Amino acid sequence: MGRFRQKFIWLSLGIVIIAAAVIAIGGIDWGEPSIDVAIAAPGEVIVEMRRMRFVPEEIRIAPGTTVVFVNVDPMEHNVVQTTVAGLAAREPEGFRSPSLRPRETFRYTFTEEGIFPILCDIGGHHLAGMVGNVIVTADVEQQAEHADSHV
Ligand SMILES: [Cu+2]
Repeated sequence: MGRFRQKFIWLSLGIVIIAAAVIAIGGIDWGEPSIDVAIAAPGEVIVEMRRMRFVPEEIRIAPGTTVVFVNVDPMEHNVVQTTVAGLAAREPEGFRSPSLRPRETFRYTFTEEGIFPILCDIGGHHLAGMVGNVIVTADVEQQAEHADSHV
């Protein structure tokens, strides 16, 4: 085999590998179609971890509601109940989920009223905007009842 021919084969192989990598990256499943990993039971609300965001970023729920955090991204995320400043200052955290692999879920039941900031601190995602708020208020129940009474 000539030296030129050998070089050509390696070059071709390199192009094929690069092309495959480009196709693979382009084909990353960002979770656009809803993944049926989590079916919310009554009294549960789903917050997706999608494209390095909590979706929705802010939710209002009644006390006693369980939030099901669902990782629909192709990377790991977690949920930590703290603020960006609180995390930096190592303040006590309300709760911390384990590291959630793609399609894994974490459930937390919010029993007390208040505003609960959440974030993902894996890979510095919180610094890239992966933060949110869970607002727990009995007003949600009253609003729901009010809406029901006018049906
Ligand atoms: Cu994350």
